[in-house]
Amino acid sequence: MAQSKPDATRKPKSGDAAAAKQKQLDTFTQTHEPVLTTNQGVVVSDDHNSLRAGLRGPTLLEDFLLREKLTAFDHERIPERVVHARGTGAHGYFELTKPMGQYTRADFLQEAGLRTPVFVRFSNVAGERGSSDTVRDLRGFAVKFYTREGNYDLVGANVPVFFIQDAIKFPDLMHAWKPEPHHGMPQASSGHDTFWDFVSLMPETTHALLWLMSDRGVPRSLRMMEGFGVHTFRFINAHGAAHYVKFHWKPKQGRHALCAEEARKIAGQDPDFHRRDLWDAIARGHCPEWELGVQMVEEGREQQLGFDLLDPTKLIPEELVPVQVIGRLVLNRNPDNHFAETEQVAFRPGHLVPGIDFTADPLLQGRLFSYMDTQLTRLGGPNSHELPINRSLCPFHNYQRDGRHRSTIARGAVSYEPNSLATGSEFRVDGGQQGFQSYEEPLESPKVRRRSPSFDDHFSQATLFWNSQSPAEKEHIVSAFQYDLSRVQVPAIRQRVVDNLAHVDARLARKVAEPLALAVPDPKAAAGRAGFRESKAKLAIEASPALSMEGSNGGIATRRIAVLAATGVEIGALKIIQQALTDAGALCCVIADHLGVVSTSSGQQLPVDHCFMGTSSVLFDAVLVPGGAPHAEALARNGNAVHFLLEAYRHCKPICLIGPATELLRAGGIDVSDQPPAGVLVGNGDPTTRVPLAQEFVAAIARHRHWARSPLDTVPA
Ligand code: HDD
Repeated sequence: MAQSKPDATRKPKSGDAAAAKQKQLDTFTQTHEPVLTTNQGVVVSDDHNSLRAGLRGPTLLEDFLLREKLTAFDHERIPERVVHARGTGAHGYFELTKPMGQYTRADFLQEAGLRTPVFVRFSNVAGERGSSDTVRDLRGFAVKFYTREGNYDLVGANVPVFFIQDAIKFPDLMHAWKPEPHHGMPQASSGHDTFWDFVSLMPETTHALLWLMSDRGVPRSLRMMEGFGVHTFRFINAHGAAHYVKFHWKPKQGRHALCAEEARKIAGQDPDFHRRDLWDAIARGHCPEWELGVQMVEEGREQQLGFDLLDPTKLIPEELVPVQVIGRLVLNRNPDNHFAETEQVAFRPGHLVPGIDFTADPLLQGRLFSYMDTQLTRLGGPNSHELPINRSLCPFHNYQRDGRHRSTIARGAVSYEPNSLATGSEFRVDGGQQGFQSYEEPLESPKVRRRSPSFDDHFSQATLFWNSQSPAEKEHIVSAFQYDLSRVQVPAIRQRVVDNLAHVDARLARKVAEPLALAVPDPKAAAGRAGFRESKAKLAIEASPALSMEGSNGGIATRRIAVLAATGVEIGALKIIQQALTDAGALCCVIADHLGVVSTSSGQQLPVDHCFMGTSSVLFDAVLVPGGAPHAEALARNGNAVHFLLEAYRHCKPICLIGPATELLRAGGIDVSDQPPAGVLVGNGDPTTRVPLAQEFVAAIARHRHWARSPLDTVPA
């Protein structure tokens, strides 16, 4: 961070004195042992005993060592974020691959190959700081670019649309979603009355609701999520010409989800599942990567899209306006300190650089106020830009002064502009050559508190999303609605939801209603309700394949493969398959009844990574059970092993069974002797089949889940 420039009115050159003091301190630090001290640098002689009056007497108030330590501890926590409280972050860089000078004058988007440092924070929206990662929710995807022209924050999400159209409803949405205020439950879940009460009375939430209830709500990994800037922004070039722009992050790791049931179980098994996954991947050198894509629309052409670009409940189908890839984001360094970086980072949609500007999206406009406002409380004043994680890398200097936690020492008498006293060292105003300039949007209209009729269409894009899902994805949406609504106590709320859904798709509404003891969904009932607005909008296209995650394949690097083993396991095939998996970047873990080693059929010792007691199939992407008769028999008699495999089967994970290992599935009532179900590979132990089997297993893992497996309801896991 830049210090204020020296002021010409200042007489003694105190900078020299400061430098001398620093030098003295540096020499002192280098020549002294790193011993434990107080915050004032006083060496602590005993950190185990407080000062007391006699060996068995009371503690003395004068014990400043004790008081300093307790005071620091007592004040360690700061208020958590009112939303997006639970998050995890990483450092990295953004590299431009396609110069964008034709569209924007933003410096970091000019030169191909230019790398801009970034910090990214992923978050859950509703859960509190100590909640679980995998709960069904939207995920925040906030990127801080430390550009040469100042910090630019793209504060987005893993879905391209939001629930509401106007920021004035944000507190209501979040009050309804967060734990109910009288008893503080449920934590981090949308499955409760107040959430569904609110959204069912606000049909504009329908499109985002479908995204939330889809597989996007339960990502397999933060690294396997798309990201979106959500709002329409503007690019402005050096001549002042503007294009509307929407931002997309496309993960190189593929787009993948958990099963809803799996996500719920992981929430108990490992509440830190997503943050651990991100941390481990980076620590192991598998740096996650996304492409940055833009959809651009010329000013004037927006009228032809068939919906309002300023409405944040709408996306631009990629089939109408293709996504152009302009760069890549790589996360390659874990934070040094969760609090100092991930917790204290402050993103603001209002942090722009020259060449990028807002539009009049009424949700975005409200956000421009809210972030700085909430950070005044959370980070304790107006100086959070001085915290290391928030500091711009380029110099900053102005005449803002003082306030809580100010750490810059501003020198001299001058703290105003214009002035004549800081001659030669004043911070002159640029006059518009390099500085930020707002797009000169013509505005001539009456002041109103109303929405444009172009915001009235609440369903056509929800229908587009529904039409674009694969059969398995549609099933998941139906069961997610059913799961959440089955937890809603008031039947009238459930009924309102399905009546609204009838405006999206009649079959969807009927299927959701089936097990919920509701009347047949009635679109007319919904249309008659207060706040409901009819729209005659028609879909420009029937379906958008880009909205489905099916078929996305990002390879198997970082996938976790469980190898179940017991005494007598044959390791011939295991070694070949394990090698193929490891070569592709996957991580194999041997799981047995006990830690230590397992004796193999050839008398070798196979090291064990986890025992059944301490892990679960939901923490793995695929299961391999090698051959060996005594080993297979022992596992088939072991309830934990059988449950492990059946659960993986139920969650449609790839499974590879060799020889007698098929007995384990049979123990759970699944016979694979004729036609193995989708994603279940059976090897016969013949050495010539090992390599092709290994390749097939790698391909099956890359396909992620094998949803075609059924029936699953009968599987006892
Ligand atoms: Fe927000 C945090 C994303 C609408 C008010 N928001 C926050 C974060 C993300 C988003 C990723 C966490 C940033 C971090 O990691 O520190 N928010 C969104 C998206 C929205 C959105 C994608 C819709 C397009 N938000 C939104 C509205 C308002 C807010 C309409 C209020 C008018 N959001 C906040 C906030 C938070 C926040 C209360 C809480 C913590 C913070 O800002 O610093 O101000």
